[in-house]
Amino acid sequence: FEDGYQWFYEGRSGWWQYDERTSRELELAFKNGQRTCELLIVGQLYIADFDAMLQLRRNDMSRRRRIKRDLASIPKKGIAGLRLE
Ligand code: V3L
Repeated sequence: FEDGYQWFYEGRSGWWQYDERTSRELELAFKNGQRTCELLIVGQLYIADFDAMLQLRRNDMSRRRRIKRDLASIPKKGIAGLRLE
């Protein structure tokens, strides 16, 4: 985003950047002061919880990952499962 920040979700030993569309949805919801945001990610519904800073799968809330808004320049594994080589 304009301020140099991006949205990330946690993988095994590292962070993945969200895909562009989902990032924009997260940013809009966050800036609007929403506490949660519903996300459709490869056919699955997830909830982003901005209080807990977690992503939870709607049909199985035990599937949870930490999320963060951080500088776009931090070390990352890739974008939405596509590895940076
Ligand atoms: N964007 C894209 N794919 C996602 C996302 C998301 N926000 N959330 C979950 N998935 P779960 P390592 C991740 C995928 O949480 O080796 C990464 O993108 C998720 O993909 O249990 O552990 C990698 O592709 C997983 O395949 O609902 O760092 C992959 O894990 C699947 O949905 C391996 O990453 C189930 O996740």
